[in-house]
Amino acid sequence: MKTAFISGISGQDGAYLAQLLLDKGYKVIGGDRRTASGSLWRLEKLNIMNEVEIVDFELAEFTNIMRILEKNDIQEFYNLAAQSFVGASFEMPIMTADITGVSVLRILESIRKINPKIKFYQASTSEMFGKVRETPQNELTPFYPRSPYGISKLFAHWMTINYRESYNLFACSGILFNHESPLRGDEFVTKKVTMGLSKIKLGKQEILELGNLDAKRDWGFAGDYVKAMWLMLQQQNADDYVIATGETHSVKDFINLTAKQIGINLVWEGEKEKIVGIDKEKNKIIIKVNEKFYRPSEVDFLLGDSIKARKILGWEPNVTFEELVGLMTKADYDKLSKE
Ligand code: NAP
Ligand code: G4F
Repeated sequence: MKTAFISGISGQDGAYLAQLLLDKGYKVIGGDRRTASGSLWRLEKLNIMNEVEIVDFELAEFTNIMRILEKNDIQEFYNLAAQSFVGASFEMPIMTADITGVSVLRILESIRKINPKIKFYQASTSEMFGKVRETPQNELTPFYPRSPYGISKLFAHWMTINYRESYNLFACSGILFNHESPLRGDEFVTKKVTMGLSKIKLGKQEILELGNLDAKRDWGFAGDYVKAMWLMLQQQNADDYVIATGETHSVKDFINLTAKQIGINLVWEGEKEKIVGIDKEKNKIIIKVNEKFYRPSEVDFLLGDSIKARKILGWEPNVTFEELVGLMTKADYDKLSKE
């Protein structure tokens, strides 16, 4: 039985990856940081809470990371923990640089010192492409990050490559484009939309305020993406891979599809920050732009080319954009209608 350690087990990807590894017969140890409220609801939702061993884990604490590696015979280390919200990284750039960036060096150095046989996965991101230099974006596309988050992830990305090349660690970086699910955090735009429109449909909310509706993303399903993480660590050689669907949609497209699936006849009036979404049947404004959700510098467009992963890993996404919106909308609508 292999033992895998997942940092960030309480997050969206941590939960899906834990489920995948348990299904494959792994012993799963999950790193969870100490919070007053506890935050393992996603493991409960997937019914795997009692199947994983939870240990205290803090990215800022070098000694904690070292002790975990000393105490446990780990074969695969998936580093999913991070300050992962781009918006917050502008408010907390130094914390983001330390937690999302420098911490990866703490982990790599611990692996190098304590057990260099551990295979390491780093959660890199399409945010590193930022102001895109070419379209679609692949492993060779130059990076141009646009946020403290993207810059911190780029540091971590290059450190992962550097430890592979300098010390021969089996260290892989998955450059994952946006991936969502019913377990997505409430602050991300997809969840905000599926939850907000569900509440509006159920008469529990009047209006949904959002930021830049024209931004385009390559959105996939998190359950598909964690399979790619596992596949990367099963290869003969460590390498980096772009994971994406190869389709891009705007935030407005996402809203339109959610409204359609939920049965709201949505029409748009106005432009840019003055644009409003109107429920045609009720003749009522239900979506407005609030500039407080704009970012100081935005990533306008992302579209991934995952041919390398498809050829070498045999990976492909199974859930379409329409299905993804459907999954998230149904989950939120069903949950809210019972409350
Ligand atoms: P998520 O839901 O926000 O999960 C982040 C995890 O990191 C949570 O478990 C969080 O714990 C933990 N964490 C935050 N700060 C920590 C600290 N100081 N010490 C220990 N743990 C800490 O993110 P996700 O969507 O699952 O994404 C997983 C990883 O992939 C992240 O690194 C993210 O940046 C990256 N990524 C995500 C996407 C995407 O579209 N989802 C795309 C590319 C890359 P709490 O529960 O205590 O907050
Ligand atoms: O949902 P978002 O916050 O995701 P973003 O910034 O693309 O980051 C996510 O994907 C990255 C992969 O590319 C991950 F690395 C990262 O950890 C995270 O999972 O925003 C998506 C787009 C942005 O352009 C944003 O400006 O939606 C726009 N948006 C418009 N209104 C909004 C809102 N974003 C949020 N969060 N909230 C809004 O009200």
